[in-house]
Amino acid sequence: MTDLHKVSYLDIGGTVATVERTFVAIKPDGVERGLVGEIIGRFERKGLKLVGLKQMVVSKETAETHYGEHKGKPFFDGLVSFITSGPIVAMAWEGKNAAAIARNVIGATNPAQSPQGTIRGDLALDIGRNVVHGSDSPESGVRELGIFFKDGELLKEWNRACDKWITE
Ligand code: D4T
Repeated sequence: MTDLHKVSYLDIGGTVATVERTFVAIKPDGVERGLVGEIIGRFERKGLKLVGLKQMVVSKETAETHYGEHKGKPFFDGLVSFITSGPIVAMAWEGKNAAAIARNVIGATNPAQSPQGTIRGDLALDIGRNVVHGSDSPESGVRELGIFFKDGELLKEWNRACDKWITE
């Protein structure tokens, strides 16, 4: 098992728990708008653990792989061109139900349907400028972490003193 995989082992008071890892990216609009700190803070406050972080410019090839399921849709070319237009911040977040929790923190794809309190509900207006991406399932998390991070770029194991106050 590598550090890109969804399950790592966390020793909490002698109990070994399995925890999930998911991929989140702040898109070029979020970086341009100076929302990096605001967005990272929301995941931190939720209790998720940051186990990988890098700023990068995404290549066209990587963007097309990442958004492969949308190839052929009317918004595909615009989406690839947008995601490659400037730096993104790629992150790996770890925690119980990390993928589902991160999607809740992010909100609905269309900011108009995303409740206040979510990142997109609070900080975005347009589906094509929705500031952040999050893997839609644990399986997508594994796949997408593998696209954006190399083995060795994520923390292997990090037990925080506060973990026992966040996960039972
Ligand atoms: P991402 O992948 O960016 O987190 O978005 P979601 O997982 O929430 O939504 P998605 O895969 O359905 O869409 C990917 C990406 O395409 C943009 N998009 C989507 C768009 O510009 N127009 C559209 O009609 C749709 C459906 C927004 C997110």
